[in-house]
Amino acid sequence: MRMLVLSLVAALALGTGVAVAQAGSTLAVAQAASPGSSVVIAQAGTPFPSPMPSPLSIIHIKNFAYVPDTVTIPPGALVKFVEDDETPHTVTASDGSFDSGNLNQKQTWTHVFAKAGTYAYYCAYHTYMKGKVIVTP
Ligand SMILES: [Cu+2]
Repeated sequence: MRMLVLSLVAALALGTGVAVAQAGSTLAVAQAASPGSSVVIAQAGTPFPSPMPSPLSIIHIKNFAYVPDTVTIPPGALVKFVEDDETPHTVTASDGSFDSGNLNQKQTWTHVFAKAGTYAYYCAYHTYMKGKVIVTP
């Protein structure tokens, strides 16, 4: 009878012990999880701000023409103009919203088109040279 009581007490003690241990380990896991997940967020966040991958379209300025003369891009996309001609050219917005200025051979000029719309541009030196960037939302 005494042995039975003792083992019952022992079992109860063990039971509570386990419960405490479980509660303790759950707490420990929860505590470990929060700093761990914030580290993961920090690590995941680091590569994004500076080299944010944006779609890039390349337009060549070649033989007195923009090639291709029309591109369709999403908002925030980059368009890179590459001057291939020996003759200088420009990329000048018809509405004056952007202007590359003088581009000599092998120079490039990159512009971010943030807002949806159709952006017509031309060469300030050869106004018959025309192109269009269509930004679709
Ligand atoms: Cu030109």
